[in-house]
Amino acid sequence: MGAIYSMIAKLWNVNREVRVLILGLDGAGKTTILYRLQLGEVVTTIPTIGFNVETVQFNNIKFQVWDLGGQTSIRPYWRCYYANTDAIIYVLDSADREPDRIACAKTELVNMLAEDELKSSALIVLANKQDLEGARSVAEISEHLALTDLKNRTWTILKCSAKTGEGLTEAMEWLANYVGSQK
Ligand code: G3D
Ligand code: MG
Repeated sequence: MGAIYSMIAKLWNVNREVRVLILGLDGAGKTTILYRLQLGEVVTTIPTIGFNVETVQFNNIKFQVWDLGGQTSIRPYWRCYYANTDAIIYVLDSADREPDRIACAKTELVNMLAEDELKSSALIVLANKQDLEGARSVAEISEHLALTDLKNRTWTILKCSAKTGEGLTEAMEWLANYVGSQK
């Protein structure tokens, strides 16, 4: 009985799509990242109003990646998409040195992580736009967002540039490893 159960569980995992949300303030680079994630094969494209969703295959894992609009007026709707989220990609414009913006990015992140539906989702913070001069380092962003205070969550912060593609394979590898560790 145990063996049958474990076989069914394995099959379930093989066929299951990993649900990933890309969140962050407007202009952070979410949509550019989503379309750059076409490192593997893109299986489907379903354009939606205000949101984009793509299925990205990486290391034999199918990721269903949702890019939600980041404008202030749309942010309250993020929560409609929280259920069953395996991982959150939180994108920052590292070159935006406006103190209010990073403070706002922190508030949005903290509020989001407090949501019950996201309590077991992993978190990748992407310090995007590293190709731009004056971009904040990973250490600086990590400190602003107080990432080391995160409790009971698998998380990482990686630098990237959606423009050059730097760092995006690493982000997918981290996600794939995370998914593998959950089986
Ligand atoms: P959003 O979906 O988070 O709102 P977008 O952000 O993906 O629409 O990106 C906002 C702007 O930032 C776009 O420029 C996009 O080209 C740019 N961008 C995204 N990622 C990078 C990056 O890594 N480096 C640089 N230099 N620019 C980036 P426009 O001019 O189209 O508004
Ligand atoms: Mg966008």
